[in-house]
Amino acid sequence: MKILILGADGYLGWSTTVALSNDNHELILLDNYSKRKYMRKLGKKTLNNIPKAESRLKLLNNKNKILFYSLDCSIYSNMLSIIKKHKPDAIIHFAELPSAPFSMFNHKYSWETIRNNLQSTFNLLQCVKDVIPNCHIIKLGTMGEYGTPNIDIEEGWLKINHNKRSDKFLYPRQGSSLYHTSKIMDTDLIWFYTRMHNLRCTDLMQGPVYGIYPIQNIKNDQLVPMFTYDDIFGTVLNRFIVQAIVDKPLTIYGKGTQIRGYINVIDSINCIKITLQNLPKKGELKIYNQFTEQFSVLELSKIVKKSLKKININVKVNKIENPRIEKEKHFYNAKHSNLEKLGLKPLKLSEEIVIDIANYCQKFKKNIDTKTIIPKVKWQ
Ligand code: USQ
Repeated sequence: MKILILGADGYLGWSTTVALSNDNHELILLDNYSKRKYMRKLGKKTLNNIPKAESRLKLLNNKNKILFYSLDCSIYSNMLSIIKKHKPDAIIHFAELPSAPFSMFNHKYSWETIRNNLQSTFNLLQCVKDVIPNCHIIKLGTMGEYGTPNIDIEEGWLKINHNKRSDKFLYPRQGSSLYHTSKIMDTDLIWFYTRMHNLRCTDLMQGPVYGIYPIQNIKNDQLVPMFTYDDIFGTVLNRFIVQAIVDKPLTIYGKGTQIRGYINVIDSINCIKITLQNLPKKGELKIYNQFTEQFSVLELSKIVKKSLKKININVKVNKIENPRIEKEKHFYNAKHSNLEKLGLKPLKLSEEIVIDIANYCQKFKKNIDTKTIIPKVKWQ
C-alpha cells in the first residue's frame, strides 16, 4: 500500500514507520517537529535524545524509497499539495499535540492544542474529500474522550431507546482536559465528513501507551522512538519506570484510584496494522477502543515496585496532590473486543516487560532530568 503518515517523528508515528517499513509498504512521511519545538521551549528533553526522522530514515531497510517532508499539515496548502502529489491508499493521522498538561498550561498552549489538532484534522478530511475520497483515514483518537461515565463504555457508538423509538449515536463524550476535548471535536468533524461525503474512516480510541518499539530486536539504537518521561509529555507508566531508576518516589496523583485502559506500544502498532487491513465501507466510520487492560494508577505502581525488586531496585511511592481535575473514585468498564475479534493478540503487562523497559532506560540514566518529574501544570 501507499501510506502517508502524518506526525512520523513522534513516539507512535516513528514506531509505525519502522513497523510498516519492515512490511515494505510505500511510505510518505510528514512532520513539522512541533513536539520537539515545544519540549525545547519548556525545558524538557527526551530520555534517549534521538535524532530527527529525516536523518534516521536511511537506517531503515525498505525496498521502496521512503519520502519525508518537513511540513506543517495544519496549513491547508501543505496538506493539499502532498495529497495531490502522492494520492495515498491510506493516511494515518498522528499529527496532533498529544498532551493533556500542555493543553492546560496557559491560554496560548490551550489554543495551540485546539487550533493545531482541529486544523490538521479539518485539512485532512477536506483534502481527502476533494482529491481521494476512497482513501482510508486512520485517526488516533483517545479513550479519554469518553471520560469516566457511570455506565459501561461501548466501542464508539451507543444505541439509545427513547419514547419507544431507538437510534444509534456517537457514545457521549466528556474530556477532562482541553487536549481530550480537541479530540472530541476531531471526532465530530470526522463523523460529519464520513456521513456527508461518504469517506472511509477509522477512529482509534487509544488509552495511555507504554513501552518501546521494537525493544526485542533493536539493531540500531537510533531506530528506537523518542521516549518521554517528563511531567508534560510522559505517560504514567513510562514515567514511573524512569522515576524508579533515579530513586525518586513514584508520583501518584491524588488517591491513585483513577482507572484507565492501557496498551503496550507493540500492540498499538499491531492495531494500526490490523486497521489498515480492514477498510471501512464508503460512508462508514469504524471506531475501535484501542487498549488491552484496565489498571488504576495504584495498581500500576505496585506492578512497577514488584517487578523492579527483581533487579534490585527498591521502588518508593508517594501520593501527591492531584494537579488535574479528574474523578479519582469512579466506575470504569470499557469494552475493547473489536480489535481482538480482528486478530489482535494482546501483550499483557508483565514483570518481564517492566524490567525490559527499565533495562533500556538504565542505559540513559545520565540523561534523566529529575527537575522535570514533579508536575507543575495545575488545572485549577
Ligand atoms: N498520573 C499519575 N501520575 C503521573 C502521571 C499521571 O497518577 O505521574 C495519572 C493521571 O492523573 C491520569 C492517569 O495517570 O489519571 C493517566 O495519565 P497519563 O498522563 O498517562 O495520560 P493522559 O494525560 O490521559 O494522556 C495520555 C497521552 C494522550 C493519550 C491518553 C490516552 O498523553 O496522548 O490520548 O494518554 S487516555 O488517557 O485514555 O485519554
